[in-house]
Amino acid sequence: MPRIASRMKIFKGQEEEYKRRHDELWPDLEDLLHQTGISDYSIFLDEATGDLFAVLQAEDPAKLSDLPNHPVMKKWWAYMKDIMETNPDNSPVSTPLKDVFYMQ
Ligand code: RM4
Repeated sequence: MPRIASRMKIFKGQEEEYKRRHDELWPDLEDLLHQTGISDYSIFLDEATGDLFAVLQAEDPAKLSDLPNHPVMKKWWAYMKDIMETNPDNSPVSTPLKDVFYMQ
């Protein structure tokens, strides 16, 4: 299954809050991500820089482009914007990462 990775960034001092919010991920957001074909979704934090590294598996990567229009996704991004770098539409500033190694 295709793996998709990206880098995002949180503001300094928001490390615990970021983790807390994800420990309490909204069930309707989890459902939406699963319905979009996402699984094995991890986010790792570089505590020195605030960089977040997200890696997920996507059944059909083309489906991911539907997410920004979904009300639950929009609501989550609005909720998260006070603690991470975001674009004017509240989506996280996200840099795609190139796949250079995988071992199972
Ligand atoms: C992240 C960011 C991503 C979302 C995850 C669940 O902080 O908002 O877009 O997929 O949360």
